[in-house]
Amino acid sequence: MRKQVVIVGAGPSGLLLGRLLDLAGIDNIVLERQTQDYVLARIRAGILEQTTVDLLHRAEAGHRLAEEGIPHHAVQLAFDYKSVSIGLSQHTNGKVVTAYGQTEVTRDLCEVRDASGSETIYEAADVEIHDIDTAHPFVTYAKDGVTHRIDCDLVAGCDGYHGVSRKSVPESAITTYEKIYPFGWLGLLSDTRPVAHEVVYANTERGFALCSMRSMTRSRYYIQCDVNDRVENWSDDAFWDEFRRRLPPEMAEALETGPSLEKSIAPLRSFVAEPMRFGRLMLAGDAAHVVPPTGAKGLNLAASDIHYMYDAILAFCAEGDEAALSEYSRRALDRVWKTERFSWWLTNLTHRFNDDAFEQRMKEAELAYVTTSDAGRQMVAENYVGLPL
Ligand code: RFL
Ligand code: PHB
Repeated sequence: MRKQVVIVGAGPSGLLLGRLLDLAGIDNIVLERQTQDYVLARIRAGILEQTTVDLLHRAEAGHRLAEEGIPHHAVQLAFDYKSVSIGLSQHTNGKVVTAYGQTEVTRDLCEVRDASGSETIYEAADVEIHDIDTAHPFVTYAKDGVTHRIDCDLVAGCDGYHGVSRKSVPESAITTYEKIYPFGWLGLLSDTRPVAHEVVYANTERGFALCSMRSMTRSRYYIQCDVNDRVENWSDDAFWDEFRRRLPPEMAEALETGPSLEKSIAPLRSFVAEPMRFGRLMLAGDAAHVVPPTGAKGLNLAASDIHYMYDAILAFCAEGDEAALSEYSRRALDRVWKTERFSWWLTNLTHRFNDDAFEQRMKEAELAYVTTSDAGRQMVAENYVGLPL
């Protein structure tokens, strides 16, 4: 088989790229290790930047998002049980973020892909990427015990942090940067009315808590937990008790609780691999970089990578422009590093870990500064809504 582009991974970055390429008439195939049901059931991100929303519309996959997405005009930072709201629109010429689950984004992209008849191979095992340093790369995979080969011009590595794409690059050609945080997030999804209609990031002496939502009747909440903790150790009641204790009193009082639809623990890391292009292989999304979820940037960075990658592929397919492929890495990394900085900064500011009394005071002073100074609020707002492409 021959395709112009082989996309490894049917997460949001792979599906978004596939859809944009389809609309541009560029022949592509998506190879995904898991089943479609598994991909559609994953619960992760919930906050979309305007640029991500715009890209989903460009991919003609934004109909449900336009109807069901909930705009947030502000974000709240709470410190020691007092919450301060930072206006997003007023500091960014009217920009907002939109609450809409990654699960829904994936479903919308799967639907348009399936309807267009473009090929996605689910349960593709043993994906291997070959000869990326030549003009004739190819990808092999096994399905139902049979090995297949796809020759192509380009490979898009959209297979997440644990995928095969980044590992296909010789170690000498790649530099990685990593920071592992000494805590995780325990998340709970429930059909209860959200306690706040904006995202709330709370730093308390018991640790961090986050209030978010998927709809006016579905809440998504998180608490900082020990990195080695296990979800089996947390009954729903234990979660609600601890969560309530980390909220400002008026929110704690208003909190509606109920059975969990999902509960899981995620570790937190910052990670960047440089460059993001190796010959005919380009990496996007979590395959190339990971941010801690504080700031809600992971899915949004995956989408901005795809914006740049799509431009590069178009230039390459139209004019054989190899330079556009290197330009992809430069443009994407510029935004990646700035966004890594914001996610790292907000994680440090809002979590408690190994802080001595001085560091704790520094966090309090920094929080007081960014919430009361106009420049501080603007820095938070312009990063939260997403830096320009
Ligand atoms: P994904 O979503 O990991 O998809 C990769 C796909 O590749 C497949 N795959 C393979 N396929 C074939 N062969 C192989 N060898 C393969 N290995 C892997 C996988 O099965 C999968 O289908 O990467 P992608 O597309 O780059 O998307 C990245 C986002 O999923 C991620 O950054 C976000 O979920 C991060 N994130 C958040 N991002 C936001 O923008 N806003 C948020 O509010 C937000 N909240 C979060 C988050 C991530 C979280 N967790 C669980 C880490 C909250 C949490 C708790
Ligand atoms: C979510 O809604 O899941 C969410 C919101 C904000 C974050 C991370 C996750 O920073």
